[in-house]
Amino acid sequence: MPRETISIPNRVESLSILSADGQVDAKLEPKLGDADLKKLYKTMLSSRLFDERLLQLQRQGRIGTYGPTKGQEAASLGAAYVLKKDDWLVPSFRETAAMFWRGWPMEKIILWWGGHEEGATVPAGVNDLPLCVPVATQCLHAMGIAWGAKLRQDGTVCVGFVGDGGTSEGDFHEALNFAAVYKVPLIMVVQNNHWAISIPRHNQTAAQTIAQKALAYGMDGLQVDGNDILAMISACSEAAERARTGGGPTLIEAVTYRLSMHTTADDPKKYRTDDEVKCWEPKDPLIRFRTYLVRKKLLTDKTQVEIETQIQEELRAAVQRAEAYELDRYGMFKYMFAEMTADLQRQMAELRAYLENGAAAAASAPGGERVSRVL
Ligand SMILES: Cc1ncc(C[n+]2csc(CCOP(=O)(O)OP(=O)(O)O)c2C)c(N)n1
Ligand SMILES: [Mg+2]
Repeated sequence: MPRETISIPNRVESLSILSADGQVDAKLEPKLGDADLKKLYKTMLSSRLFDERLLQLQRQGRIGTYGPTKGQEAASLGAAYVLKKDDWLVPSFRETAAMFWRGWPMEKIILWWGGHEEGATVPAGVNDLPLCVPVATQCLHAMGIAWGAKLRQDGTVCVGFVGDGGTSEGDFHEALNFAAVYKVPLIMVVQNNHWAISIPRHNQTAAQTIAQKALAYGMDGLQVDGNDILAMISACSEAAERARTGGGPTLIEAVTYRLSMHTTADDPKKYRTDDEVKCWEPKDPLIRFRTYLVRKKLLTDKTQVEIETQIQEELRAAVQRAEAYELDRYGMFKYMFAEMTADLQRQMAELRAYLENGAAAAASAPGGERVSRVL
């Protein structure tokens, strides 16, 4: 009756291709065309400038609470890059760069952060789910989409995103366990940005890495430098290939950093040091990718200014369109379910009566007596 070591046919690797000073490991460098490299850079920069603009809009009271994505652009964009049009992308709420890549117009995302349901309606021809704030719930949606793809044998794969904090939720466990057992074509990207509001990564899990959790589920897992767009592309294309050929799911831990606040409702100075942030600033994915493109002679100071000017113009027009958008005042009732329940119909009628004819009319609408109590 010996006590022996079980050999588990798996290991945890860590992948980095582009160093913080823009040097590339030529053996690992993915072969991307110049046009794609330029488009990736523009998308990353659009996400960064969009982020700055949305912070301003929030401070001016023109949108609601906003969760910045600064520093996390490569982690989501690299994963989106490997998808085909018919594949699926299931974001959390720091995947703006990926959503731009997939074809979400800027104004939709502005509307979403403005609290309007219209921002959650998926653009025609885009196979994505909208932003998702209830932490980790989207893991199950992503797994379900991947399972559906497997049952239909349609050859598509699904990329889902969750944060390091989200890995402590039961939904994360259920999704990955099911995904591995049923070998569904899922790539689950954990954006390990080191913080879940004020909870540091080391208080989230005692495991040395998040990637190693894949071992327990019986699936492939890899830790990737999430601030390195080339490493993210390489890791995700390998995972997508495996998923498409029946090899099942992959867990990717994208190691990145939340350079800004959790949301505009939070002051990170209360729980983390400036030194920690300063240590991550030089590892910014945008600076690193820019250096790489300059070295490849794909970007100059002149083209940088031109791209920025173009993006600022796109942003200005998008803000204008979002603010001019004729909002559906009854959207909160209509978009809750595919078909409105009787209760939601009654509530919508009450609101309509109130908005059109005032409190007295709403109170006398069917079931509207509660209105007079709350007003
Ligand atoms: C189920 C649920 N619990 C709590 C919250 C409040 N909340 C919003 S974001 C967040 C932290 C999430 O941390 P992490 O998963 O690391 O993602 P990050 O914010 O760092 O991108 C919490 C607790 C929520 N939105 N949903
Ligand atoms: Mg986090």
